[in-house]
Amino acid sequence: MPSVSAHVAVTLAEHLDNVFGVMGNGNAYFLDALARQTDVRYTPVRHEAGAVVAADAHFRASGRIAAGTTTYGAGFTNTLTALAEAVQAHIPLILVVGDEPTSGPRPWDVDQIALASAVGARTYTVGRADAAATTAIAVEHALAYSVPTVLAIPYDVAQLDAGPVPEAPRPQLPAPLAPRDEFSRAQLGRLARALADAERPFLLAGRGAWLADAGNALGELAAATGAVTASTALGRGIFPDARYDLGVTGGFGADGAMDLIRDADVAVVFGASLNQFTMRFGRLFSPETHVVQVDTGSAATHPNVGGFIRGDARIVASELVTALRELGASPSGWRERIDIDALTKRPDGDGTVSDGRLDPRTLAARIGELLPDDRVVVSDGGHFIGWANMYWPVASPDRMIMVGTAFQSIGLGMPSVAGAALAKPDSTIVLTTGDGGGLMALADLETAVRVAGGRGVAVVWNDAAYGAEVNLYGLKGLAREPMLIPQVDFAGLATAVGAEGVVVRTLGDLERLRTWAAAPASDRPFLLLDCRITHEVISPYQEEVIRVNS
Ligand SMILES: Cc1ncc(C[n+]2csc(CCOP(=O)(O)OP(=O)(O)O)c2C)c(N)n1
Repeated sequence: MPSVSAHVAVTLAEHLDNVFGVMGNGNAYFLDALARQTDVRYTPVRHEAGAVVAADAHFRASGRIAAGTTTYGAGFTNTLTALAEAVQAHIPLILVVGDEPTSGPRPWDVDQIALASAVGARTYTVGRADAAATTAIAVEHALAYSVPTVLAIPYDVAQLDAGPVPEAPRPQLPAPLAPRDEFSRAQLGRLARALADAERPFLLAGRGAWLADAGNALGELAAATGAVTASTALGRGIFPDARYDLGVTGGFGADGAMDLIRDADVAVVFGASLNQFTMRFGRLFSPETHVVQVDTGSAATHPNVGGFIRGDARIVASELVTALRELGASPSGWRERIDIDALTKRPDGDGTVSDGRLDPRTLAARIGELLPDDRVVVSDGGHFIGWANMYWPVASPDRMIMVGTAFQSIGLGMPSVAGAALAKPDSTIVLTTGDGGGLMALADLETAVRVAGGRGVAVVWNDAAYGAEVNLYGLKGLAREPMLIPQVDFAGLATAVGAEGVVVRTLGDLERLRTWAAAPASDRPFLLLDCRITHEVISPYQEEVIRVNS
């Protein structure tokens, strides 16, 4: 007869294809049921944080929910940083964990429900009689609220007989929010008229617009208004017509492009929370610009916003296109008058810098030319995040995965590779990581190499330092030793887990990336580029942070 663990596994299999995890006492029966009674693919990771990170990256790269699994106690507490990131980034996933027995905690148990709650995640605990239904409700909770959700299996019920697995109800999800009340209708009408009259309209879209599948509607709106467009870092590539797109706003954006945004007379923001980085710490828009935010949240999220429409980005963008047509509006012609290529040009860098190490800008530009176009970039956190965002444009928001930025955590890059690789099985997965975050996540270098194989390439920005700290605190004169890392041989570490490692000291060393990219994925190894860069060159986004902090 199926056990409680089998009820969880079989019900979960109705909703997802991939589970990532580390095995232990608390999830042994769940993993056994998953293997024997479902078609779900189980991918072992090497640190429990990676189980959550891989499921998180899988959702970001595919829009399909996945699960992580760990044992109770230490296995669970190892997930907390990754769980906090998923909470703060609003990523749905299921974390199946063992938990203390129903009779109460043993000496090695901790209050897991309280710990999950402390980082913002809700726990559903399955019992002997309700495991399938509770599993379905956990999935519904994760999807409906777009949050990670913990599904706990108490140690003493995991292998209890639970009878045949009942059919669980399908999750009920909220319908996209249409602006139907009279206040929203009036706002929408006013915005349509403002856009019809605008001489320099500007559209900004974030990840919320991508999740609402608003790309085509936004493209139509940009064409109908002649608007120049841009996105947030997590919305990169959402506008279908790249000819009129300025790329990412904030410190990842080019100076000329950012200055142009201040010329806009009407700006409409779709599905973007307008955090301090997107908003260039309050300098993105001119006070003369009329800024309207469209979002499903209940209120505007930045004081520079002058008008707010509550609604789904796709629905509102489509209704604006219809309203503009009814008004007989014609496009402003602004975007055709602008030389976007000139405005978005990036500095080439200085090649090799005075300390004999490479300028990351020169290196990033050359790597960007060599990387396959069909790529997904997965990024750890650290000073280096500027380089991929500035020099390696991606085709759509599901191709720039930054697990860790919401919670401002480093060390979540390596296991992101596994999630992205399974979410996008035909694409090249490009990891961008620092030496600090890379060492923190090192356990899952093995996972990245095993799962992505010849589709994977890792770029390690190896500056022998916690570069962000050098820039923020070293320059203030604080003691440097805690900011430094001995020169680590990442190429050697890569070799140890079956990848090919190349130390990059000159641009010529990138020749291996060129031959690698030219070979079929099945004929090549995972490639790790151990890039020996200087920390003398500071990324513009960090210059901005330094300016604001000083
Ligand atoms: C888990 C965690 N620990 C510490 C920090 C503080 N921190 C932010 S950036 C950074 C340096 C990262 O160094 P590295 O990965 O080498 O990238 P770099 O800044 O050199 O580009 C540190 C330690 C953090 N954000 N998250």
